[in-house]
Amino acid sequence: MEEKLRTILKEARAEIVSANFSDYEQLRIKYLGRKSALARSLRKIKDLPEKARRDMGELGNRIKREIIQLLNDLKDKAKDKARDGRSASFDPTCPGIVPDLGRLHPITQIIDDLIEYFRGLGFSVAEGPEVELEKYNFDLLNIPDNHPARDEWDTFWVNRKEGSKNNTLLRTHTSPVQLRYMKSHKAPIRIIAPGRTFRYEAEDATHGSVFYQLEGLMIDKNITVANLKAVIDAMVKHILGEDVETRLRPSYFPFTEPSYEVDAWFGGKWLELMGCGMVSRKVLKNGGVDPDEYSGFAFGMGIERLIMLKYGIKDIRYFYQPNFDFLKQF
Ligand code: FA5
Repeated sequence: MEEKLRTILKEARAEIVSANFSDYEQLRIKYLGRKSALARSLRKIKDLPEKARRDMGELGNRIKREIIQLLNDLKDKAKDKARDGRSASFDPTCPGIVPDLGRLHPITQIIDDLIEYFRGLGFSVAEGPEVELEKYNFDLLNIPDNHPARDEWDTFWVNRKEGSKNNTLLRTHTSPVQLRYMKSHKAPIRIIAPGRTFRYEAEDATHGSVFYQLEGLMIDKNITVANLKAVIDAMVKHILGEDVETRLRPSYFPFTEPSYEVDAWFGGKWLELMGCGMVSRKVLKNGGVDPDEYSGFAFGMGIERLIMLKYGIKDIRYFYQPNFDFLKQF
C-alpha cells in the first residue's frame, strides 16, 4: 500500500509540475476525483490492521494535501502569467489588472486652487510666453541694460545681439505679463499670471533654476498699499491657514515704488515668498496706463516656496524628481 501511495505522488508531481493550466480540471479529476487511484487506495485503508491503518491514513492524507498544493500552484502560475500579460489563454477567473491612477502634480493643484480663489475676487487669468523678448522681461519694467538689477535675474539667453530689439530669453519672472496685458487691455485691470520662470543660478534646497511664479496685478482708481496688503494677506491665509505668520519687509524692485517682500516663518527662519509693491508711474506709462488717473499694485510669488510652507517640504528639488512616493502624498 505504501509503495502504491508513493508511486501516485511521484506520478502526480511529475505530471502537474510540467502541466498547463488548461489541463487543471482533468488533472484534478485524475488525482483527486472519486475514481482516482488515490481515492481507491484511501478507501481500502479502513480494512487494514490497526497499526497499518493509522500509518497509511496519515501517509494518504499527507499525499492528498501535497497533490492539492501542486494543483493550487498550477492555478497560481496561470494567474501570474495572465498578470504579466504573457498568457496565451485568457482566464476570466483571474483578478484584473488595476492600473495606477495618475494625479495632478502639487504645483498644478496649488495653481488651480489660486486661480479659483482669485476668480472669486474678480481676477482673470493671463498668460505670457516662456521665451520672452528682452524688452518685456527687462526694459519696459524699468530695468535698462546697464541696471544692476539685471544681475539678480541671471538669464538664459536664447539669442542676444548687442543693441538688437529682438533679443529673446527664458523669462526670469512672470512680471513681463503685466506689460503685455496693460498694452492690450484698458484699465481697470485685475489679473493673475501663473507660469514657469527660469534663472541661471545654482540650485539648492530653496532655489531652482526652473520654478513657478504667480504674478498678480490690480490697477484701478485709488488703489493703495492697503489694497495690496489686504489681498496678499487674504491669499496667504487661504493657502497656509489663519495661523501663518507673515511679514511685509521694505525692499526694492525697479518696477514698483514703494516695494516690499513678503516672508513667512518656516523651519525656524523667515522664508521669502514674494516680491510686491505699487506699480511705478513709469511702468504704468510703458503699459499705456495714465498714472494720474490710475494706480495699482503687483506681486510675484514663488509657487514652490508656498507649497513648501504649506506641507513642510524641506527641499525644492523634490518637485522635479520622478519620485512617486513623494508625489503620491498630494
Ligand atoms: C521677482 O521675480 C519680481 N518679479 C517679483 C515682483 C513682482 C515684485 C511684482 C514686485 C511686483 P524675486 O526675484 O524676489 O522677484 O522673486 C519672487 C519670488 O519668486 C521670490 O520671493 C521667491 O518666492 C521666488 N523665487 C525666486 N527665485 C527663486 C528660485 N531660484 N527658486 C524658487 N523660487 C524662487
